[in-house]
Amino acid sequence: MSAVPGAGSGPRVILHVDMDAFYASVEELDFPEYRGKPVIVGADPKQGRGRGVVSTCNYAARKFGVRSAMPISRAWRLCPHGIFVAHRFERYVELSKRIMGVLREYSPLVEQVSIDEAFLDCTGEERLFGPPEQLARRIKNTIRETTGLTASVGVAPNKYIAKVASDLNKPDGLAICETGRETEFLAPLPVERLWGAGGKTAARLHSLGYQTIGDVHKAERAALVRQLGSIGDFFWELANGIDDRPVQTGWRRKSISEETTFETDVKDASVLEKTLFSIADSLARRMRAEEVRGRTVQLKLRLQDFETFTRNRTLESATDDTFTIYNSALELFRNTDRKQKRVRLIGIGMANLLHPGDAEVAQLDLFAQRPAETEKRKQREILLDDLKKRFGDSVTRGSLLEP
Ligand code: TTP
Ligand code: MG
Repeated sequence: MSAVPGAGSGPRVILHVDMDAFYASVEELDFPEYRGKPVIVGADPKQGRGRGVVSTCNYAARKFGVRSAMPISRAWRLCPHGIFVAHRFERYVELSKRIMGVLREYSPLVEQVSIDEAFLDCTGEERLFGPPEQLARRIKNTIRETTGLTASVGVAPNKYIAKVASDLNKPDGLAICETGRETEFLAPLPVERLWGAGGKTAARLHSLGYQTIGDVHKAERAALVRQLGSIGDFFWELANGIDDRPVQTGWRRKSISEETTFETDVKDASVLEKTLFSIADSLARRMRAEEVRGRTVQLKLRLQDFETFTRNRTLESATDDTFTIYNSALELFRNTDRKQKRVRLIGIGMANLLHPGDAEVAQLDLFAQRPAETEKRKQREILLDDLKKRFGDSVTRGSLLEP
């Protein structure tokens, strides 16, 4: 095993750390009177008439069937006595930064993948921190001591299995997959645990007779490709415990967005424009908290009949300014034909993001930076990007999934 984390081709020690019910846990931390009660973070439920979605909820609320991305009205029906609270993004970002700081004490190779989760490559750190299980417990303890929050950790020889593992014993969980035991570890798990096997893909896997990852492991690689196309190849590799993606430092958010679903569909342009302003303001505040600026402004509209469209505009320079974002979105809005229909949802997204220290240059072609990559590798990247696009950045996932 190499002494340098991430170097060499021996077995790796990869950790995936994911905070438990993150936004809801922060609310419980800051408001001790909420503890032990169901806490639901998201849109205003308006006595069951609210039309936004749940961002997340604590485990007490999950007992009632409440879940992320569920319509808030449904959460209200499932758990009317719950404590419903709005987001406080700045506070979550503050704690997120502190958590990532803790992780960096344990490895120079930390890849943040969303506001509350990260991969660490701790290969070769046994002498410093002891065996992986001890290391994982230390990390969990340090996070708890530093922030008052609990994390779940998965340890495995690769990122995919580490991520699956961190989710297995939530909350405050720990699961370890030893090197050489990858397929054994995965075999009993349902196919839904394959990365990218949600909804329709999972249903297709079931209809083909694959219920567990073990079933996929036993299948012929070529048969999977015939049955499912290129994702079949990807699933075969996952089921066989193969995932050589490195832990990459410097995770960057690629986009950030915010949207509002109206209680009743709105026709009045002045109401829409006012809403657009408050969205721009809140979005710009989050961007400043996260220290990102964006060059592309995107307006999103959903009409009464659910027809949804987006319009983009790229600015001369990146911004995190409320009025610049608002004015661009407003111009896009005024130039959009709403076909006399009422608006159900309005939102703004910012892309082409610049992070602290970035030079203000045009985006590089990602593939051009890695000329030696094979076609297959490219396909894999495209597939992964697609998956990421589908899942989105965690803070907007709920809104994107709204029915
Ligand atoms: P997750 O890690 O997916 O969820 P969680 O931390 O709330 O719960 P757990 O990991 O214990 O299952 O997402 C992290 C945060 O991202 C979550 O607290 C709120 C936000 N989020 C949304 O805003 N919308 C969503 O649809 C999801 C899934 C998360
Ligand atoms: Mg989490």
